[in-house]
Amino acid sequence: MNFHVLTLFPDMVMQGLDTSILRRALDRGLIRIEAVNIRDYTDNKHGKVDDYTYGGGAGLLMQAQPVYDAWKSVQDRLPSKARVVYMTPQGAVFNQDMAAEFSAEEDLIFLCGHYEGIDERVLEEIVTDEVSIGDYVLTGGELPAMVMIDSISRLIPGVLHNGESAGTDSFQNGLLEYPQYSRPESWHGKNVPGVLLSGDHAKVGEWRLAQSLERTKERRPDLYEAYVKAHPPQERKRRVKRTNPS
Ligand code: 6GU
Repeated sequence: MNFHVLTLFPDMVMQGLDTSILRRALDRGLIRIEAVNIRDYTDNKHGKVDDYTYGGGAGLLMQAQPVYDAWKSVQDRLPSKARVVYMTPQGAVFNQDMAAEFSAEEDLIFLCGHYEGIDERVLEEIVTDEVSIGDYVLTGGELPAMVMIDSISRLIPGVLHNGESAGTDSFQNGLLEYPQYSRPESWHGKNVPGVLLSGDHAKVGEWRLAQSLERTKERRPDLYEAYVKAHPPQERKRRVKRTNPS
C-alpha cells in the first residue's frame, strides 16, 4: 500500500508515522508513505498558498491552484486513478469498516487542509471521499490522516505479527475487548480472575465473550444494539453451546 499525503507539514506526517510497528512495516516494504508539500506547488512567488474568503468572514482559505498541482504531481505517477481522501470535520465519521475498505486499495491520497479549509472548486474536482475522525475540531488534517494511515496499515497482511493479531480487537467483531491480565497473579491485592488460570479454553472463551458483551452494553449501548440485532439470541446461545459441549 502506498500512502500519499498532501500537506503543508510534511515533517509532522513522516515523523509521526516512523515509529514502532509502522516503522517495521516501512522497513519491510509492506507500506510506503510519501508526504508532498503543497507549498512546493504554488505559483505564487512568495510561496503563499492561502487567501481571504469571498463573501467575508474570519480566516484564510487554502487556494485551489497549489492543491490541484500537488495532487496532479502524485496522480500523474500512478498507474490508475487513486481515491483522494479529504480530511474534514464535515466528512463521514471514520470507523473500522472504512479502515478495512481502504486497506484494499493500492494507492491512497490524503488531502490535509489548514486554516478555514480549502477552496470548494478544487475539492469538487479531485476529492472522492470526505472523512472526519470524530465530533471535535482539530487545527488541521494531518493528525486525522495519520490516524487513518495507522488503522489501515495494521490491516495489511504481514504488518502485524502473530502476537499482535487484528482478529480479536475491539470492533473487529463489533464488541469492545474483554479485560486482560499478565503476571503476576496477584498485584496490589487484586487477583487475576480464576477462570483465566483454569486452562479450560472453552470456559475462557465464554467468559471473554460475556465480559465483552457486558462492557459493550455498559459503555457503548449503540454498538451493543447493533450487535444484538446482527446476532439474534438463539444464534448466540447455540454458538456458546458448540464451544462448550458439557
Ligand atoms: Cl478530519 N479535520 C479537522 N480539522 N478536525 C477534525 C477532523 C478532521 N476530524 C475530527 N475533527
